[in-house]
This record gives sequence, C-alpha cells and structure tokens, in this order.
Amino acid sequence: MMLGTYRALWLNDEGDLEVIDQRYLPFEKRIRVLKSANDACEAIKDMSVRGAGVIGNVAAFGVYLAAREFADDKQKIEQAALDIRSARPTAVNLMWAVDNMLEVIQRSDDVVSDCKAEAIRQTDEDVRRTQAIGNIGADIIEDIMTVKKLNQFHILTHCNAGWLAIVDSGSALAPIYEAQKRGIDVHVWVDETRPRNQGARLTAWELQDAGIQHTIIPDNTGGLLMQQGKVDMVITGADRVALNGDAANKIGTYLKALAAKDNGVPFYIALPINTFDFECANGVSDIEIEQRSQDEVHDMQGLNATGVVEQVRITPLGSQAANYGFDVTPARLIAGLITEKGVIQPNKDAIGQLQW
Ligand code: RUB
Repeated sequence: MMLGTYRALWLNDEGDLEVIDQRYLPFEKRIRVLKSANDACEAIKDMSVRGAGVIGNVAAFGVYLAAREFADDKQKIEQAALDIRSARPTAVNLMWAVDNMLEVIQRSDDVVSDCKAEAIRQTDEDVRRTQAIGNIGADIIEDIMTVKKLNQFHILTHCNAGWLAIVDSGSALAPIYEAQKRGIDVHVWVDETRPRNQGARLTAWELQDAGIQHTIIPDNTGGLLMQQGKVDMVITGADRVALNGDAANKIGTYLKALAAKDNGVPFYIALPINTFDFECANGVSDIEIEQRSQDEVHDMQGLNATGVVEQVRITPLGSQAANYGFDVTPARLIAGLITEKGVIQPNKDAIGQLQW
C-alpha cells in the first residue's frame, strides 16, 4: 500500500515498511525495506531515514513490525519499542511516537492491527499538520512581501525540513511549497549543512524536483547575505522545542539566528505540535545534544569524475574532530513558531497553552 505519492515511507503489499534510503540521495533514489523492529532501529541510527517527523513515523511503524514479529508477547514488543525509542536522542517526535504506540499496546486485544492502525494514523496526522504549517507560513511570506513591497522573496533555510523529513510537505519547506502554489516568486538560499550536507544533498534535491529556484551556499555565507539585504526571512525546522521556546535544530542553526537578529531578518521555526517537549523547561540547558562519529567530519561522499559515488578523506590523518549534531537557538532570537495551530510566541505562557 502506497500511503501517498510524495512520502518518505510507505507500507508495501507484504506489510513491510519501505523507506527512501536518504544516504544515497541525490545521486540515487534507493528504497530500503524494513521487515523488523531491529531494521527500523538500524535505519534511524544509520540515518537511512532522518528528520524529526520521519524518524517518529519510522519508529511507530517499527513498533508495528515488532508486534508482527512477537504477536503474543507484549513484553518483547515493549522492549523492542524501547530500543527504537533510544535510537537517536534529540528529536522528541521519536519519543512521542513510541510512547503513543506503548499506550495502544497496553490497552489492545489485537496488537498487530491496532499498532498498524496507530502508525498509519500518526503519519496521516503529520500530513495534515504540514499542510496547515504551509498555509500559515505562506501567509507570513505574503505579509512580509506586502510590507516590504517585494516582487521576489528570498528565504534562507538550514538542513532539510522538507518532505523527506516530515510527510508530506515538510515543516520549514511547507510554506515554500505553498508559496510556489500561490504563484509567489520565491528563491531559497540552501545552507549546505556540514558535516552530512542535508541541505546540499536533500533540500536542493527536493527543491530542484519541485522546480523552485534555489542556490546552495556554504554554511558560513548566510551572515554576509543578510548584511547585504538578500534574505527576507529565515525558516528552519526543529527537533525539539522546550517550554520556554528554545529550539534544538541541526548544528549551525543558532549562528543563523544570531546573524538574523543582528540584521533585522525575521527568524522563524516551523514545527508540528509534537515537536514541543512540554517536560523540558529550558532548552539551552536541558536538551540532550547528539554527538555522532567523527568520521562524518573527516570523510565526504560525492560523485567522482567518472560518475561513481566515492567517499574521500578531507582532513589530516590523525587529527581529532568533534561532531555535535544539533545546537539550541534561544527563544529571544526567534520571531515566531509556525505550527499547525497558528504562530506561537516562543515563551512558556504561549507554549504551555498548547499542551494536550
Ligand atoms: C534534521 C534536522 C531537521 C529537523 C526538521 O536533523 O535538523 O531540520 O529534523 O524537523 P537530522 P521536521 O538530519 O540529523 O535528522 O522533521 O519536523 O521537519
């Protein structure tokens, strides 16, 4: 069963989960089949799938795969769910998705079909969320264009928060897709997003596919462009937003927010409500930051002159590297949080009211 045309994941006729293996993009669109909870866990860990929303969806379907595997043994299913829950630490959507699956398991008499239904429900719910985020974000774009009397709109984004990251149209990219639908002349500055280059590889691939004008820039270019008046708005996604409005997103997001503040450029975070962590009072001090292998900094992958994908080392042998996956942008630098429930101010009072 294909869940949608433009999705990063779907169930096949055998009931296995198929995902676009994002490690091979933009050079190859390869599908990876996940048949077990362990497969789902590995795919999240090795970043075959990534992006907070899609990590959550794969986790939910991973619990369904566990239910299929261990049908009569709720304890084994729950253990597999907890393993998936700890596959990556920062994106709160992962914990949210697994916790909802655990609740379903506890009250279910038919875990396989109930888990499948819940995973599909969660994923379909993300589609509705991203559509709403797209509409609300595009309204902001139109407002800024009216105030500044612009004919063309330049947005800077960091990492990938498109349909590869959250079904169906992304968080940060959803307003851009909607702006294109409304006939707005939009151009996107795409941060390459070292070390894994999610911007250069994934966001650029998505935008090219959609026919949206874009320019890939090295990560340190944004400040200059903002000084030169070439950025009208910054939008990124988020992996976890605390009750006080501090937002964790891909490493480098914080520096873009600082440059935006210094240059009077509105800096927005786009996120579905399940990316809020209502238990986390202070994002800067309390959000766990994932540290990944230093090999991701030492090595780069790309097409060689003969068209073959190759991995090469770019740093001196023997040098140490640090690879922090995320940073936290303090609430004071954020103009607003674009959610499916409207634009929320990044503070405890406004965010607290969203709590379900
Ligand atoms: C992904 C990343 C994305 C957010 C977007 O990091 O930082 O900007 O996950 O969130 P990684 P959403 O590539 O390390 O997973 O999924 O809500 O669009």
